[in-house]
Amino acid sequence: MSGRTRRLTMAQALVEFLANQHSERDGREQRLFAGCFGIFGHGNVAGVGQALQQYAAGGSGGAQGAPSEGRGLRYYQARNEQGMVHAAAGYARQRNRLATFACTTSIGPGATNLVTGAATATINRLPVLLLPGDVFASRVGPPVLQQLESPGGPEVTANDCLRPVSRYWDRINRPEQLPGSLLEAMRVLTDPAETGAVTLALPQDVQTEAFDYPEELFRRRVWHVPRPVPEPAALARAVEVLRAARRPLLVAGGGVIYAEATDALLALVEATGIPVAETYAGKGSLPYDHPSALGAIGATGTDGANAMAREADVVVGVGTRWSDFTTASHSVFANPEVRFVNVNVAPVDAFKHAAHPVVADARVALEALGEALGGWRADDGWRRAAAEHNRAWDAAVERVYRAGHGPLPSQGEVIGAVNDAAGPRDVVVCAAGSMPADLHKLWRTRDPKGFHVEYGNSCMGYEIPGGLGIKLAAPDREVFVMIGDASYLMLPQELVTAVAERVKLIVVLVQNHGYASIGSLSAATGSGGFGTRFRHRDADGAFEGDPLPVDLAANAASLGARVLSVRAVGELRDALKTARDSDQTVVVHVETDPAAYVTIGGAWWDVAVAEVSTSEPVRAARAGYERNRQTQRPYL
Ligand SMILES: Cc1ncc(C[n+]2csc(CCOP(=O)(O)OP(=O)(O)O)c2C)c(N)n1
Ligand SMILES: [Mg+2]
Repeated sequence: MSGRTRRLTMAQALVEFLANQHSERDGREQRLFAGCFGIFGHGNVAGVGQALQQYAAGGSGGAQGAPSEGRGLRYYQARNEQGMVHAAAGYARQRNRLATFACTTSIGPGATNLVTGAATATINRLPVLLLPGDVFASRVGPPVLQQLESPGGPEVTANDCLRPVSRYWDRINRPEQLPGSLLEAMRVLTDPAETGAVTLALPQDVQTEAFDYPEELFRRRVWHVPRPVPEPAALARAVEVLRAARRPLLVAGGGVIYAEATDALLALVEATGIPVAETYAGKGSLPYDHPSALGAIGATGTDGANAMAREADVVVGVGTRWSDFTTASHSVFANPEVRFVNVNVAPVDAFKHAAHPVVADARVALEALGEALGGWRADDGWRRAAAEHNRAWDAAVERVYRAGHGPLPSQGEVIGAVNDAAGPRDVVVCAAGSMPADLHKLWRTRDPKGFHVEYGNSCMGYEIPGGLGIKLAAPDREVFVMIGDASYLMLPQELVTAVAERVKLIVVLVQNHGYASIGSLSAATGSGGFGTRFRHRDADGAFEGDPLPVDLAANAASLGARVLSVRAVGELRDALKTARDSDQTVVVHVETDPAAYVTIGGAWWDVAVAEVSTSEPVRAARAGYERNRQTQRPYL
């Protein structure tokens, strides 16, 4: 201890600390925080806002608004606090969780706007640091503007909403509390098993209070992101189970990609012939045209992945949290003898489905598995079946891509045109609506970072801010944001941020006049699409009247984007070329036929249907539901 101190406000100490944090994995170091998104109000303008000004990163920040590598912490102005968190999460995911952004907000609505973004980050296990302002710790003269006054007492503020959606939550009531809390916050952010949203609520008076902070707090710090090795006995048990397998299947989740384990996976697959199916977060683990690549699994899976899943006797889940979409609500693994081996850095996931748990980093574990399996190979017929499924599925995808539907194109053709326009390293982004399912089935992924569908929270509105974060993380890739009309209406405003930062996105806005995906779900559960079309209210009170005079192309243009409107696939292909050549954000507006569904692939998904009803279609749907539920089973 030098014993030296520096007199700084709590906010200044916080910002200087964040500017000095780094992460390291495999010998590569990077800054942990690329910058700080913020919207100022009375709860942060004179505290964190003043500090960000004082420590503003110098320099232009490089091409496409890339985060500055210089000292200080760069401030990024945003338009909606939820959007800031999505941008931070998109950035973190693209950087394999090794770097992220901080987000500063005022108190009250600025803070509560963080909640949905925080939940999305936490569900997807993505690190984001949230710094909402909070009410005066001094409690002189309450209530301050936007103070909640909870019956739970003055300790409870609007920021307590962030507790259940944060992996670490603290309120800094005195400036000297900051150092200890910061170290905890960094530990959680950089721990692959614990990571998610981290919230430090900052009372507005405490942000501005001076304290003699020890100089050591501000030294350059490197947080080593671990690659936990498997316990030898656990690995041995997993190997024994696999060696006995006759129909093994590997399910690759997001952990494969975050751990940069795709080469290790490829080596294991080539050595053993084990077929691989992919979750949403794991899509891209193998290139789509590898003979062992079965593509998407589960409710939105390919025929091959789901057929082999039904027969599999040993399922190796790697880096997956086993969501209901992956398991088709516990119906897709239908072999009564099926057993699971789960490789996961998080014990909570490793133990799911009563698996043989291998708590470890995906890359280390896949390498160790390969070595321990020696010359073991999956049955030749099983391996050939996977290759056959791969070829058949790609032919089916090709037919969807070139369906020639008219007069309006089908969504599958739009996806085909975007896939053709995208280079192998480019990124497709989506989150909610009917497109995630279609992308999961149809997108030909050629790069581990090429498929970015947020399907942990499937949060309408993630697409544009998420795309912004991705482009900030990977300025050398084109980012194709695919977004439905309703998701666009939910959160378009970070288009303004993309324009302001000169960050180029290609947004493909698919207009089908409503919540088409939920419309299909409503029809499938007997309610005929009730309340899901964007129409005027008609004489019967239903939303079945005239189309609405809503012009989303004009809306996007009004936010500063270049807009190209197209009505046919040929025009779409031309527009995508123009968009590629452009150096500014382009929104390609395309109307599709909502009745032209992708009918290939898929499996059941558990959505409960009314047990009693006056409606015959609902009663019929309930009967079907009860039949489907028979296929659901616990994995014990
Ligand atoms: C914030 C949020 N609210 C509600 C939902 C439920 N939801 C899932 S998809 C969907 C409709 C999305 O409509 P759109 O973006 O136009 O895509 P489409 O279904 O028409 O393809 C809704 C309401 C959600 N996922 N996220
Ligand atoms: Mg829609």
